[in-house]
Amino acid sequence: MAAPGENMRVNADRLWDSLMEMAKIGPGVAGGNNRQTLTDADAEGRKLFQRWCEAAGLSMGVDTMGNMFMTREGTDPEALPVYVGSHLDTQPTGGKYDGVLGVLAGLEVVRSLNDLGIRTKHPIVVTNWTNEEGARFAPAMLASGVFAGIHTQDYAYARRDPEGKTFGEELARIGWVGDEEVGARKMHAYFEYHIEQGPILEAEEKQIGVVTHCQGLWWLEFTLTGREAHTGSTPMAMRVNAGLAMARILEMVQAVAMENQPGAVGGVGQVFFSPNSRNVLPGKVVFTVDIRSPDQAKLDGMRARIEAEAPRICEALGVGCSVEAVGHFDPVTFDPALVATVRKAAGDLGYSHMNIVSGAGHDACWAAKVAPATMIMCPCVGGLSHNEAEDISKEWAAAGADVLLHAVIGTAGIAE
Ligand code: HGY
Ligand code: MN
Ligand code: MN
Repeated sequence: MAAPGENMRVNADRLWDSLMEMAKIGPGVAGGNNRQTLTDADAEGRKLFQRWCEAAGLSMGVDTMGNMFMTREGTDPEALPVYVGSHLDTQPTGGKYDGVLGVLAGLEVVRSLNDLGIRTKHPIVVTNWTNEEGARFAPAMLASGVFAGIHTQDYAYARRDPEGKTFGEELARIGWVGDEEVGARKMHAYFEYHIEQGPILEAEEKQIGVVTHCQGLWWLEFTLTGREAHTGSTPMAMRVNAGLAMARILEMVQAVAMENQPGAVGGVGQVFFSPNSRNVLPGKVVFTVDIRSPDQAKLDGMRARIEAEAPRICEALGVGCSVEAVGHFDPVTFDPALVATVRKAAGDLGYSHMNIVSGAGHDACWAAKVAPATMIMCPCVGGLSHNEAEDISKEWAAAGADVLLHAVIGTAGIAE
């Protein structure tokens, strides 16, 4: 006779339908999503999530960073909640599952507990963190960072998007400034279920990633100052070419990352040329170097190398150079006891699984600063993410949600 809940599974179709329904909000142009943080599409997605949660009997709390906390009461009023969360905001050319899977799988855990009539001792709180992506407002994981005391709220509210709009203005504009003090909530434990966003699980034919660590990150924003000039009539020897300096810095970043293999990455995703006119050499070039490694020494060594070499490259071209770190977290070790809970749940459910280090950053990285935290991963097709073609299977989605269900029950405890 199975123990209560021992063979419990989520409703795979209901989870998948919810994912497809949410994906209709803020559609991309190639089958994915463009539901960037604090846009009207984000506001619409928040409302849909709130409606679903309230229909499942959850009560909503919102803090001053717009973080959404949807609570299912436990039987022990003294017990701190078990949090399950991720993010509903997407990249401009994002997929349908990055972040969204973790939020809606958290809701599916609650829906499944409701179906089974199971009450837990600890409350359960399903969470949507504001601005995980850092695409519109750097840095990534901004609101969970304020929650964990990494950033001040003033710093966060002042962050500007490429159009100069501030986070604070936009949060107020969409009407999601909550009344809770950010960071006042205390967690018994935090679980985040997420697609891998890399190729390992699919290549190894594993259904579940038991996430033990997350690699660290630096985002270094360079501002290069050249001289605006005609691209046709200005002789090569007269040019103060910030664009050329940027290109040489990108090559150098690539070389530094390759010299630090295995376990290092480096690249650039965002560049702004000013005045960005076809026949004007740029007077200013602003771009962000993204470097990561699970190894602290490699991570900091790469930063030091890049910050030493970039000014030399610029000096040789007469280009001005300044740099500001606009994002950072050190490599994260997730809570060993929660990691073991996830591993046991995957084993009990008969899902193939392996330990994995997260290549992408997640809100769990900041949650881990204030509570025991860990993650669960499912594979994604071709390891592709931050691309509208991001894809997973319904089976993969459900397997990870089953593990989340069992991990949450094992941590929140079933009330007698
Ligand atoms: O940048 C990251 O790793 C995450 O997708 N925000
Ligand atoms: Mn994500
Ligand atoms: Mn992402």
